Amino acid sequence: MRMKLNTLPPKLLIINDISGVGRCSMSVSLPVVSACKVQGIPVPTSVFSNHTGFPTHLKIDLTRQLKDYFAALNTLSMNWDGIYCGYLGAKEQLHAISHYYDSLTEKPLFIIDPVMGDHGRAYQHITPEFCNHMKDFLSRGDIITPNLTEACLLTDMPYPEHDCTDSELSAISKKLHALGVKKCIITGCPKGDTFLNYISDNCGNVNTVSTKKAGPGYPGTGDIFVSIVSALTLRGFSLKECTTQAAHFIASCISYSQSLSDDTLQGVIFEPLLSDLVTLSSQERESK
Ligand code: PXL
Repeated sequence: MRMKLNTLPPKLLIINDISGVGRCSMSVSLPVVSACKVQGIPVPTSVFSNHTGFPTHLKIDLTRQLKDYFAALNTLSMNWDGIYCGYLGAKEQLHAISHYYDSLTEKPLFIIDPVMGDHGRAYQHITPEFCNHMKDFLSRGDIITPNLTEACLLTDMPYPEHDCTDSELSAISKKLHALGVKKCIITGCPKGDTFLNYISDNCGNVNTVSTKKAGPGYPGTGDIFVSIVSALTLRGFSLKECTTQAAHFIASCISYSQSLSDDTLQGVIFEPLLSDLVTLSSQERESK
């Protein structure tokens, strides 16, 4: 199979923190989007020694540098095909990114992962005030990818104690579209022995992709998921195809990781499996 493209790789600006140990955020996004034949351009929002699931971490905050970073990018007069925005630590970061995005005359596809919590709970630094700022920020999103916890936080709905029904997911996704979002994937909704990804758009179209639960939860799998969805969308795959491929890749990474180690804190061992992404992204797609 031919592995080379005869066009320039799409350019994806990745706005996220970079965490050293624990395979998450920028540390997984860059290799994953490269394997999907997309050029990832990092905009680091903070530097962590390791992700926050470890007992301690060092954080170097770059909020104050963000404005200058965007100004430096502006002087290059380049256009991006997409912007993928992940973990953000403060409302000031939301403001700096909104300001930059609003100033762009040619709007790239804007993919926002509103990283705010998991397993029914908000992360420690997430306040109701930050959540309100996130709602405003999301109105710019072409594609948003909340997990079920984040979808509930954003719509002021209680996190369901039972497996979600389709009508509950439909109600949550309608509330998310009411924020101004065009397309939405609510990821990782538990349903029996599967996880359901609920895909919707603001015209009322719905699709679902479910995958068998492959093992325990690992940090960083959400970041791998959205990196694949962002990159493959820019390569012309439909949202349903992107979601299917991303969910399968993560399930393979979880099974493979479990065969080698019990240490979930290190994130999924994805490096030896990256060639799967190279192969699948070698197909040219025409429809978006
Ligand atoms: O994977 C999301 C994420 C990103 N960055 C940092 C994190 C986490 C999740 O815990 O701690 C620093």
